[in-house]
Amino acid sequence: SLMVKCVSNGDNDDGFYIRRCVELARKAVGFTSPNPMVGCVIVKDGNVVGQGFHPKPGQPHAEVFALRDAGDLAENATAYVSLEPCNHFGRTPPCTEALIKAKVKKVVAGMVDPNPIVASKGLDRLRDAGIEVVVGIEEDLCKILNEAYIHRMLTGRPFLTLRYSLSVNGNLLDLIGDIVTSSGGYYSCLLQEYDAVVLSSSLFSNNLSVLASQEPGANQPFRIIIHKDLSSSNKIPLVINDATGKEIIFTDNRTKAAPEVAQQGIETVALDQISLDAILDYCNSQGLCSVLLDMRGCFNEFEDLVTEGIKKRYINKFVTEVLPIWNGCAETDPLKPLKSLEQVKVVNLQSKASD
Ligand code: AOF
Ligand code: ZN
Repeated sequence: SLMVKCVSNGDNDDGFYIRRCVELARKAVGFTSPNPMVGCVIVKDGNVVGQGFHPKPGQPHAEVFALRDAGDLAENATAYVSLEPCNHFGRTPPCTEALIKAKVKKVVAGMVDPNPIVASKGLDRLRDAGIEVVVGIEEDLCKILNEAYIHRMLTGRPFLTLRYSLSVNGNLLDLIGDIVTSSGGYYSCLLQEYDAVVLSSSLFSNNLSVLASQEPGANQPFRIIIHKDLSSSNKIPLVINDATGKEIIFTDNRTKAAPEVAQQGIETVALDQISLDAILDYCNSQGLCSVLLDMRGCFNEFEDLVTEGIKKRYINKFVTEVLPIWNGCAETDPLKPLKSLEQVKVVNLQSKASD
């Protein structure tokens, strides 16, 4: 997750206020897709007189909440916003008009909105209305904040992260590891950042805590379950109908689903071949911007997906889990091997990627 340091260097520190915007924006982490996370602060005479963030699609934008918070104090104030204010009627009216109506003197935006409907038109509108405009403050930070939204806007595809495990000496492992997703833990925090997670149904029998964030009130990713064989009822992931209730099964067309699947009311997509294209198209159609492909412990099932991801350059980010395993020649290892070689499944992706 992003570390945002909020330290002011003086009365007029644009970077400080944009970092505050990013911090506010992240209060809605996981909940804003297909919209971006946005934060806004209204500053007058060196004091923050209003602040807000965009909580979820359909709700007002960050600027609207911040202006409401500021009330009359917004007049002649500076509005800081982590993303260019919008200038269009979407689910909500344009923020530019709200800022103009509130008579702000200046707008400082972290970055231009890559949405082609906006794309600097919001800033132009503000300038035309006589408002001083500054853009590109803490721009890298603002871009990292919305890397998934930006990627989907520019490519039409969700942002894809591959999660995998390595041994201490750098071999790809086909193991989940012992890491439990506890509240405040790295994986619990990671999961709440994603709109969707792709998992193998074989994981359900292993370690349920890898499937959901334990943060109270956190976003739970939509779960896309790869379940090649739905014909045998003992392999059906019965545990998926939990409180979060957001899941879909991608299955192989050639197998006939057992009646239990229909009884559970789990949505199922049957395909001739389960491909990353099909998964990403599905996510896109559902407005899911970020997808975590978790191949730990199910490499055999995900080998084709990962190979497709590498060949088509679909993978945008890699999340590596290094397990305390040394799989080399045990005699000369500087570390005592914690698992015997027989227990460790090593997979080789390199040969796949090059052909
Ligand atoms: C802003 N402030 O807080 C957000 C913005 O359907 P709507 O009305 O919510 O519009 C969604 C679009 O507005 C989204 O694609 C992006 O371009 C922009 N999001 N803009 O000024 C905000 N969330
Ligand atoms: Zn807006």
